[in-house]
Amino acid sequence: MEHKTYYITTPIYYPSGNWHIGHCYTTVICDALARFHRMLGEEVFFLTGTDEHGQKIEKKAKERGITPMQFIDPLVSELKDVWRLLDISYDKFIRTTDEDHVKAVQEIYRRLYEKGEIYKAEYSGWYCTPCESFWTESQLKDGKCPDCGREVALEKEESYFFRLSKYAPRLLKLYEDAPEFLQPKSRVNEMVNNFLKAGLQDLCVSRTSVKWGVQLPFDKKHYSYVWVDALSNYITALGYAGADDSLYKKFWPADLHMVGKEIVRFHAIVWPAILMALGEPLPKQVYGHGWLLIGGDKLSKSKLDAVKAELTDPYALVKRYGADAVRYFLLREIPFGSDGTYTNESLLTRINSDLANDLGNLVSRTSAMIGQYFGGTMPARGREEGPDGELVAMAEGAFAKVRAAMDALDAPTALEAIFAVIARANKYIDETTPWLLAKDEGKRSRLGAVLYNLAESIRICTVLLKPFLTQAPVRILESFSCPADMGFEALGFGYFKGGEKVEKLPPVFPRIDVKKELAEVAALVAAERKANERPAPAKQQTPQKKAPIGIDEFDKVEIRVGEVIACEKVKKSEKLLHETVKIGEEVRSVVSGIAKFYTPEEMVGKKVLVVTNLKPAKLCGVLSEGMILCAEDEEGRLSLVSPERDMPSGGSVR
Ligand code: ME8
Repeated sequence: MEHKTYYITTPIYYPSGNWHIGHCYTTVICDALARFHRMLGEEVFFLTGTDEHGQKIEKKAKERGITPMQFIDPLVSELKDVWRLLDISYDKFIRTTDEDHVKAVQEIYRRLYEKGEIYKAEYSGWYCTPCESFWTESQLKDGKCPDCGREVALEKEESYFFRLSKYAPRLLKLYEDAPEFLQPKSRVNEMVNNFLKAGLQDLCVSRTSVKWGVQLPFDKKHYSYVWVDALSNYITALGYAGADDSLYKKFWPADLHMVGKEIVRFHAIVWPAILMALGEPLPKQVYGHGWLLIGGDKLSKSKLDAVKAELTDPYALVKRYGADAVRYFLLREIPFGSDGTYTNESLLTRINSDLANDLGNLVSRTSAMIGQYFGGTMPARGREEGPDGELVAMAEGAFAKVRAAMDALDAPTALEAIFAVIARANKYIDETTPWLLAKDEGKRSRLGAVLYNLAESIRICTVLLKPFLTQAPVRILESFSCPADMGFEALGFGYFKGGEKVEKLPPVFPRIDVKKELAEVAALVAAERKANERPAPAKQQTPQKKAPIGIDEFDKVEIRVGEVIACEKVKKSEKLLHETVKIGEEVRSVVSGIAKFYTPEEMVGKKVLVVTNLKPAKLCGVLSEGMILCAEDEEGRLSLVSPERDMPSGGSVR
């Protein structure tokens, strides 16, 4: 058999935190495609990761008085947590701060420079000194810095430029000759009308003012422009321009770059031009999907601050409804290529109607009837009669439909084809009325045949659902005594021999009381909003003086040396860390508001001072049995207070 490879990528995510269900859209679609192609027997490489350089990160870290890495690391672990929760089966998670990637980007710049594709020139723009930022005329707000509102000055910065302009004709020809390169077709029109028709400008690809980036090997004053660094991830992840490029040889060109529509222009103009300049093959396809909208706008962090009526946090959603439900909603609800609206209600409706009613009921009714009428043993296949033929044909024909839809990257249509069989099977129960057949001993073999046909239809649909749902299919297959790794080779009707054990499954997707759930969610979201709206403490000029106390009063406070032996972020809180602290022989759970200043990894192993006789309290639901002491500066930045010499844990502080 021909060995086929499939290389699929998501964009690499900005480590911006506040992950919402919109962020999960691209990745869940790619995961379904990756799983589908693995089930086709192809060798799949599924890449995702984080885009960590650039001015934004540099600035945010600086504002918090921490290094960019201290700022990024906890956000990257959070993102990986989201992917773990949603069962995202990526083969590699690349970070643009990875040493291999940085070196390869330097090599890419060097090659482009040597080929004359990059040249030095002057970049002029409006400069805001406090922000270290250049702005174009149109970006200014009332002639001032759009970020801080201060005065700007017209300045020139020496920069390197990539000869993007010369690629415009080749790009136009590419869209014409290879219409599959950019999909859906509407995106081609956007690129041509909005950018290419007007002609392209050469692209400024280096900065001297932003140092959080890749240093250019031929001019150390300059650092890479973040998009060149970021786009390169698709090839550096495979070892391109590195010590071992065997993966590059195997998987490049990519079969698919799946991206949100707002970043199509980088993927369909800048990226192919860079590859053309390097003399490398182009990806086979860029697909620009639509957005998840909330209140008519793209779901985004800034929008979330304004519209707080919906629960959008992937942790909370997966915890409440399970990974399968969230995945199913994202894959089914949004017409592929277009935008789709997200509301909690639409998610709950999908769960109830498709997963609980259609799929869940079919499975529990069938397994219950095999239990009740055949003692949990699969009956034998019977002679075909009545509506059997139609059900069998639909179940057997579903794969071709799913395959055609997935070839067109259209997960909603693929799922529709599977759920059409599920609906047909439910109707088949009503038509064949097994409960009546059961009353007549003479119809026992017909009853067996009906239940057999239902079980086979369920089995086939379950196998077909495996790229989309990751948990329910395993439970369903196991309850019908099928191996959990059953694949597309077993899609023919007639797999069961009869005699297999069938277990009655509790509802795979319990029905949700929508009204009650929406009320609960609204209360949860309101409480969260209230917590976030608490005014920030006023800047402390000098610490407030407190009334004098006697030594006996100070003596009431018990402070001891503790060693942090484990630490994690408190979910749903930006500020809190949950430490496990060893104090002598005792181990305590402590919550402290230092997440903006220390990563959990940094905390482990630190000796800290802990107030140990405070009454225990719960913060964000986590028990705190002490308070870790910190010093605070006038900007509100915190620093741990530790014994100046190493002291054993448990030592008292006086
Ligand atoms: O753009 N609906 O990263 P990012 C659908 N670092 N998709 C959404 C969405 C929504 N409401 N919000 C975000 C970047 N996304 C760059 C990419 S690639 C070389 C560099 C999607 O974190 C968005 O469209 O802003 C994109 O596909 C992905 O989340 C990452 O976006």
